[in-house]
Amino acid sequence: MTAGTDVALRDQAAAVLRGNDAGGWTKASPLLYPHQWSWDSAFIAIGWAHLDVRRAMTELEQLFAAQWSTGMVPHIVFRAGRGARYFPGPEWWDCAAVTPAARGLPAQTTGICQPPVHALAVRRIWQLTPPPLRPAIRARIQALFPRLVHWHRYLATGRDPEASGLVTAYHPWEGTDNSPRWDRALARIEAPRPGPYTRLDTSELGDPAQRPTDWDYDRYLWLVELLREYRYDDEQIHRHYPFQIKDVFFSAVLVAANAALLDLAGVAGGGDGDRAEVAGWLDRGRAGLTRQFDAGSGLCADYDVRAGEQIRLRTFAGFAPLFARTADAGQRGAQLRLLDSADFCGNPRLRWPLLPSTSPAEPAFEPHNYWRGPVWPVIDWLLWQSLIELGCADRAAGLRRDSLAQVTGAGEFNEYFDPFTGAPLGSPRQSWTAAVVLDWAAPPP
Ligand code: 9WN
Repeated sequence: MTAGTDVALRDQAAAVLRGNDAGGWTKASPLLYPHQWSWDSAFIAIGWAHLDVRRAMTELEQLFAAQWSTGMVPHIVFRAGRGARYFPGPEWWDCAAVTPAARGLPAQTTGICQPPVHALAVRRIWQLTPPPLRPAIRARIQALFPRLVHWHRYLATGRDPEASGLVTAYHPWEGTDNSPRWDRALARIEAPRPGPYTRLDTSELGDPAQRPTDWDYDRYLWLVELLREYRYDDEQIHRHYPFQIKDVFFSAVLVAANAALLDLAGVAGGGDGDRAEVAGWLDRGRAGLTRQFDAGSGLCADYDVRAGEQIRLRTFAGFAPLFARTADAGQRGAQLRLLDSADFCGNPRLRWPLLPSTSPAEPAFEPHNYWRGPVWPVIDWLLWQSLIELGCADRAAGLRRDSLAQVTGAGEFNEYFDPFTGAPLGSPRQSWTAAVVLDWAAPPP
């Protein structure tokens, strides 16, 4: 890619972010996702940081303004108001009515959360802050820091009562909706009977085959009804609720984010108590992932708490030790070999050697369908960051080059891409795709 194409791509990516800017927060995408999403906002802030670090901080401040008193940062903040076309809207969650933890917030929210990319975003913002702006941005990071610690504490305790180091996910919407990782757990849910509903996503997109099925949606919505019945109370949920998965990808992001938070403690003047607590979560997270790592396959397995069974599928999540920047040379070597094997990036049918969401060798693989095969640029961005930190500069450079080629070739900043053809899929003008392209295409410092 020439310097000229980089500049053109950056301009196009910036135009996507500006087009989706709702004034202090950014729509995840103009058509399908008109509100503020949690982990989208973190990636989006990284994109904004290349245009204006102050705007980048505002994105996260707006998100954290909707943090629950438990520390949870909700997966959607319904900022666009009731007129916005998105299903399911706030009435399905009804959080403020059923739990005091969600009262007094500036907007309605959902009652679940997504992977904690936020500390990684704040660290990136700080790295990109020009010297004259440092005092002002440092002050804003100082103000946000306790909220970040509160968020991580919620994940390390409320979502891990066993102190296993692994986060319990409550819902497929906590990141990777229709990943085959959830299939067996969803199939076990008896008699889902959500109230009547009409989906909007399939008609907005035009091609239902790129989205979850109605079978999935029945279960997604039924789980929301159960969460509401349990008043989003973690103790009740752990006792009664049917869908509880130790999600190794979510847990790996928390490990990486705890390392970023420790770095930020230096910027924000975090006290010894905070540092010790965060370091403890970091160690526990690494140990938890090590227990889930299978040296034979080279993959890390999720664990279904209710069924008491490991979830051994070849998906991007199996690379949790890489996403967590594992210090273990054995794990790292096995994961790097697997990454470029025919099951993943070395598959000869791939258009680019990028990490697909599900291995083409898995029976559940579908090249067009959402988290069941397509390449998601944000996932490859996380992997790219990890490879840089692990000292795999050449492999990281390849991921960056191919990711940019994928977007340039498609001419679109879509949500996900067909791994075999590179065709753009899902929502067009997706903010987080534009954001990671801005980071990849940035001129070297
Ligand atoms: C449900 C916004 C979100 C992403 C998720 C992605 C998708 C929503 C949906 O879009 O999920 O949260 O309606 O399909 O799976 O990761 O945060 O971009």
